[in-house]
Amino acid sequence: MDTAALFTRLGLDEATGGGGDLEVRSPITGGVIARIASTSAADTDAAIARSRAAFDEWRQVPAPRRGELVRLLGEVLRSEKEALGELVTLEVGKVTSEGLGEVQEMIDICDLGVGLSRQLYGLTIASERPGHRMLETWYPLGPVGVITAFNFPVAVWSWNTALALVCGDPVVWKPSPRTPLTALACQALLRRAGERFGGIPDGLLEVIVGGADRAVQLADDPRLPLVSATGSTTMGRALAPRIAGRLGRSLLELGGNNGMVVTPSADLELAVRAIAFSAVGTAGQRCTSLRRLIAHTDVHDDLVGRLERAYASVPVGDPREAGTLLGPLVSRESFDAMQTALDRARADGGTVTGGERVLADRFPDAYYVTPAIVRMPAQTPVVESETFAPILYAIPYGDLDEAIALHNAVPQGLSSCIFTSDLRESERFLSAVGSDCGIANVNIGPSGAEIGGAFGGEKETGGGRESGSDAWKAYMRRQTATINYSHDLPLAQGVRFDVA
Ligand code: UN1
Repeated sequence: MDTAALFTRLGLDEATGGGGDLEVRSPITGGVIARIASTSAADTDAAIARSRAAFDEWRQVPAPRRGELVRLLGEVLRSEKEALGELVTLEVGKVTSEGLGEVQEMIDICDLGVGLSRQLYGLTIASERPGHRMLETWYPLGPVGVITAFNFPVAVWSWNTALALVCGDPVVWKPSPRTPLTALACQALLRRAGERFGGIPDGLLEVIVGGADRAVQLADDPRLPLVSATGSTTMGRALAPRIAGRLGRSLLELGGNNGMVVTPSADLELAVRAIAFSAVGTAGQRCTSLRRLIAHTDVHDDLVGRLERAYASVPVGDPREAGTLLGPLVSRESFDAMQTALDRARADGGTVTGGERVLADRFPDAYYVTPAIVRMPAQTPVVESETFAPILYAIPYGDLDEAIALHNAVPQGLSSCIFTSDLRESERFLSAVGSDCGIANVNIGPSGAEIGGAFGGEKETGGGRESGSDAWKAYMRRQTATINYSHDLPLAQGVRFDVA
């Protein structure tokens, strides 16, 4: 579809028609695809006020009815999957299949949200007092500030929003300033679902177009009891203390530095395929991308040799073209950060294969690279930091305890995996003394998680959990109630307090 038709289809004509101060560029060519207006501090304040008003209404709508809105959003997404996937590709540079996959992830979380809307289960609890009972009920929390990164511009919003809406919470969303178009398209699609629903409160979803100043504004605003922020550790470190300072709740999903341990019993053929997807896919720009390969000395050279051969044949190019597996990096800054990391790795004794800029003739203002593998003598500081690019550091190990220690010796704790055919090794990796990450996989790579599980990680990754399992609880407030249906007033803990 041409860009104008795509914008019309996704309800973007108004936002892109009036011009504005913010240039939106496509990483495919580096060219400007739209100009839109960013949101001022005053307009952000008004948006938060609208979302508070929306909360007063929305929290009174029965949860299964709220689920109906999310069901309709899923329907709209099904019918616009191709178009929204195409816009993701245009705005972020993901290959077509991954753009579509991201929209599928949105559809999946909507489905989960619909079911959840009839299952916001609380507990009944045995009381120690005769004639009493206790129960726990989950209630809507309030408007949720959602801050998202460029790399999953729509899926991460949907994880938060499908749950928040079902839980009774409006959303104030600040997407990455690189990806306002996909955000405004999501807002238009939710509006469409809202019309089919029979009308939704104004302010149920507010989109704030802006950068760090607006993120700080959301972090500081006590009308947002929860701020869910996905992005770099630097961003999380800047926002979390502000949210904590007003005793607000934060849900953080920050950087990852994900490793794979490959043991002597591993199926290397399977490992090569998993590594290619998780280290090269999305141009290494997933928080779950594979960055560290920790391979046993018995298999290390064979595996890295196979990878170098596989990497040499990865088709790099326009992400819209059939067959392309590696599209552009999002920006010149990303390219520079990649080159800096590779230089540091070389200085630490690493041997780099790949990682050069390509296609500069065809796309002088865009940044395409070949994927890089770096044979490292040790896990030096550059390996311990997250670089959002297709760089894979390979480090040999001698025994599994050493591999697990190396694996855990980084500040981040998002995702991890082991390739092995030995049950003892896989169980050890998944045990309390194994991987210290929020996600640990066996014989699959660290990326591409399904929405059914809780998503997030430990240490500098921030500890938050989004998406499936019981992640919804973060979006609600819990009330513990004790009910006395007797004619007496026994006190807990046997306390006596008899007034005459
Ligand atoms: C992210 O990179 O912020 O597990 C999210 C995955 C995707 C989500 C990644 N389902 O790779």
